[in-house]
Amino acid sequence: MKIVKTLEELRTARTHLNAPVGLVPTMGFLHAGHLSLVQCARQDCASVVVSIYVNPTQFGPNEDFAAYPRDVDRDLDLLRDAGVNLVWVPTEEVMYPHGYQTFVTVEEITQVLEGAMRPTHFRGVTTIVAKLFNAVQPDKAFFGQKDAQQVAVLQQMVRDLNFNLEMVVCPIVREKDGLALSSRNIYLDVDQRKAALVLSRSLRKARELFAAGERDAIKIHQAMDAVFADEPLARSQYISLVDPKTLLDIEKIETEALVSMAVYMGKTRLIDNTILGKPDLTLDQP
Ligand code: PAJ
Repeated sequence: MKIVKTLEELRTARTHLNAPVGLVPTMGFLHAGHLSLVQCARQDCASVVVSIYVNPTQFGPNEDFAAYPRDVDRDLDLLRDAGVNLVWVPTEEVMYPHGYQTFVTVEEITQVLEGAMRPTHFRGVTTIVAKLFNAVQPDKAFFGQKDAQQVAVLQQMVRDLNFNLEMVVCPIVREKDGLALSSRNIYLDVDQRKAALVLSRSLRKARELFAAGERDAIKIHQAMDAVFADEPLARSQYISLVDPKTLLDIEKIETEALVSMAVYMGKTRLIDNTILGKPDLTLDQP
């Protein structure tokens, strides 16, 4: 496994990779969710590139950029074991050199859900991912359904800017008890960790109702609110039922609905989602 830092090193190493090349962008502190993307990429591609970069521009002024967990040595061990060919660990100097002033913005679908709560977040995500795509020139790029809006926004960017690559979306990896894996789960204390099951429990409730024929988004929303009412440690910031592509609110579900939420457990903000009308093996198992 080759590890590179500068753009020059990356470009040289890139020329030695067999096609198709898969890219898995990450912010490090890797867990089984990230590694599932690597597995997905290994199955689909001859070579796998992983980037590790905690991107400052996607964190708001009062968010956890400085405190975001980091452990690059451990990450590199995990990636070596996972059979990755090339790891790019750029520095801030490489990504945002002095005098940097160019940003990529996707408009409408970044204004809702996460974008409504974190107004500068997606501008940071699209900018860094566009830079990663330009530098690595992957044939395929792998992202997790965990960040459903990130996927929708990046798919829009790839279409709009004619990036010559295929976006591959991989399922959410959960702990056995249902909690979606996240680098931020380590912030939870024991009680909050137990209480955090309210996210997956409420999503399961939505799936049960949908499976029983309920198509009224307000009714499903109310049933989810009732699940939250039983969990005083959790404070939901939003719960939304939207069209999975446009991310606009739905009243009556015709075919599919993305149910997504952001929830505070103390100071820790967790997100989770499911798509009604599509199988979700991570929530539907008995
Ligand atoms: P990060 O939070 O490190 O996540 C990297 C990738 O792992 C994303 O595609 C994310 O959706 C996926 N992922 C995280 N938890 C997952 C889980 N439990 N199951 C499946 N996939 C999971 O997302 C980012 O970094 C950044 O925004 C990035 C795209 C790297 C741009 O900076």
